[in-house]
Amino acid sequence: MSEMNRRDVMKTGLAMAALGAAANFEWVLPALAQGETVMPFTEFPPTFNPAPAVDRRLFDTRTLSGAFTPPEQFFTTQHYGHPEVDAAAYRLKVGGLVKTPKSLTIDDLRKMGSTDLIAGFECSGNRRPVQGLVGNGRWTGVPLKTVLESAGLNADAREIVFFGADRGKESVNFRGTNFDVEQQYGRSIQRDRALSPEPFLAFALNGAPLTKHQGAPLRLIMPGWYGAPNVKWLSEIVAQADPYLGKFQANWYRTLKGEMINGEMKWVESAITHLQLKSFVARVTKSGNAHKVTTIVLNDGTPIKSVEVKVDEGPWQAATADPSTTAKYGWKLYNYTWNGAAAGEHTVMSRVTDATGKVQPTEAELVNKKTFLEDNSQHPRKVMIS
Ligand SMILES: Nc1nc2c(c(=O)[nH]1)N[C@H]1C(S)=C(S)[C@@H](COP(=O)(O)O)O[C@H]1N2
Ligand SMILES: [Mo]
Repeated sequence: MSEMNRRDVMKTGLAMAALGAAANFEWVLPALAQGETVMPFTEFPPTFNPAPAVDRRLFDTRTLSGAFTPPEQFFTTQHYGHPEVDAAAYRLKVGGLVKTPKSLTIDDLRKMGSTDLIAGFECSGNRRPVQGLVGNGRWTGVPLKTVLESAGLNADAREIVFFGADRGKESVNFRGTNFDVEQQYGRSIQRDRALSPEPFLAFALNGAPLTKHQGAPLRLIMPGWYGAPNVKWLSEIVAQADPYLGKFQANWYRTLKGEMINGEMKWVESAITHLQLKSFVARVTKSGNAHKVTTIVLNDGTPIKSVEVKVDEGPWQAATADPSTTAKYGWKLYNYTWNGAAAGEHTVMSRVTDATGKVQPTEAELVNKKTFLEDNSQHPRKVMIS
């Protein structure tokens, strides 16, 4: 399997080379070297299936083959399945509190100036033992700001809402009465953030048009944020004065946690927005007598100070940044060479510290987080060494 993997990676590397030397460089590491083999994670469920449904896919991080996740391996998940979007008839509608409502084709968007953005993200529900709802890509598209400026936001447009083409029946409960209504997947951000340089409308991933899994023909990417805000099959942008309270903004993607505020523990409900500082062991490989622990690191774009790896009850040891993953909003890969690993089952764990001194929390430190989303705790991986 490792040989296959390596050959596939080399093929992709050549394809990328045709697109430009810089892109090729980013692909060189960390493909498996000749004779390098992957050690099994014993904590994985024996029934683990990376593709449990046609519209759902997990990334098996042990098959990591480069800085960017190949589109056919990119994780995918959504609430209402894949909508049918007719590429020829497709228009992005921009309306609400704008001066000039727009109806734009992908070609119109391309003409507004296409650029690249490297961004990685995980689903806010990504957690142990598999940690497979994670990916990193080079996205091509247009900054959201460019599109909003072309429509011209009115002075009273304070909230920008993004709707996907996917729809479903939802039961909206009001004081004990359920109202069954059809809704689109929707998310929103505030005006200042929408007009900042970061939010991005992507039509391609790693140089190829988006597949339906990743939201063809257009999706929002919020660099440094969780997956939920990255609205796929983006069909409408609506500018409004009031906060948007749709299910997937205000209700479903929510964290309940206790926080000390004004000297008192308060139970705060917050929306899922920027990525919490996180690292986890993606794979462990063997090459000759040496073992290598590779970790994936994600955060909101704050520079990383250090990543450390701990084996069993040993001390924290510094891991080394992979030079192929330096983009501000991309995931970062860090490697640790584990010398003298004895055969048998071991626990390997990583922890990341950012430049502000913030340290990835332990599981115990998250005890006041009651809901399971945003689990960025240190993850002790069980691995079988041979
Ligand atoms: N239109 C639409 N966009 C969506 C969703 C959805 O259900 N509908 N799910 C969100 C969630 S919860 C995640 S984690 C990401 C997954 O993106 P991916 O399938 O490209 O990995 O899409 C987000 N965008
Ligand atoms: Mo998600």
